[in-house]
Amino acid sequence: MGGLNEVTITRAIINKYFKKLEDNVEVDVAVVGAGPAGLVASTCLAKAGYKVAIFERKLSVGGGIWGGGMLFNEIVVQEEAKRILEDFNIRVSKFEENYYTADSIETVSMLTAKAVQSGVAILNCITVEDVVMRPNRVIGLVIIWSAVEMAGLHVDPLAIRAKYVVDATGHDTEVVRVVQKKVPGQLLTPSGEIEGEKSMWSEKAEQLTVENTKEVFPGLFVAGMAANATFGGPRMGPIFGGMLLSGEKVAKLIQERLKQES
Ligand code: 48H
Repeated sequence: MGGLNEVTITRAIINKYFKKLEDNVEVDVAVVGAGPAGLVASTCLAKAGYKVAIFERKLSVGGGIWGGGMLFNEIVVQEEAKRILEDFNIRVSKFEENYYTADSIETVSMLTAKAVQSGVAILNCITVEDVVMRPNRVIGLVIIWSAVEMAGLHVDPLAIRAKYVVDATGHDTEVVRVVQKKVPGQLLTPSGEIEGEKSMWSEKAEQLTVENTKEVFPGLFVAGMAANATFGGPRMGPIFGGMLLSGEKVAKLIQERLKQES
């Protein structure tokens, strides 16, 4: 066995990480949030040949999948979305007609593995705190290390350029929120502002999550729970089909745009 040098280990990490970061300073699509919607969206886009990076605030990916419902680590999907789990080689079992379950740990693991192996760069522990605009279009992200945010340090951020940005930040719809603050009243929602998430109604919410998956400001799309929060749909509880279908839909919409523009 060869020798091991701590300094070489350190160099290897610094070298590889900063190469990964630098490679993703300009991307076709920047996805914010590595929950179910963000993971599916980015995998679909990467498989179609686009350069995609996900920026995730937390150390862990998977967003709200891990805890299933109330920390009980199983998720539910409906018939329509079952094929997406199967595409990711996630084992699904039938509970009743139209109700299928999957182990939430397996779901996060397989969604993540497929994303990375399809070429998606997942940059975790990075928080998106703002967007880059020119002047009426989102053209990138403003990012800061989550450790800086957590420590409350006054440190300037860095920027990423993207042809399209996806807000897949879940309930808080954080990217749209920042855009709303900068250009009040100009979102492509009925009121021009964030409509706000409504109370639980699983069936309607699942349908609306997909319908609400669209462009909310030039260059900025919403997917997953962020789509419902932005356009005023209800929450659905621990059924995840809508999140997966929304990820797939946003990838299709952006792919059409990128094709038109190339
Ligand atoms: C970087 C950020 C930032 C930021 C947030 O919450 P998620 O799992 O989002 P979805 O939409 O893929 O899935 C929603 C689902 O998990 C859920 O909550 C459901 C179905 N709820 C129903 C109900 O009734 O409650 O993932 C979002 C991810 C998280 O990992 C965040 O850490 C991350 O986005 N994130 N990353 N910069 N500013 N904000």
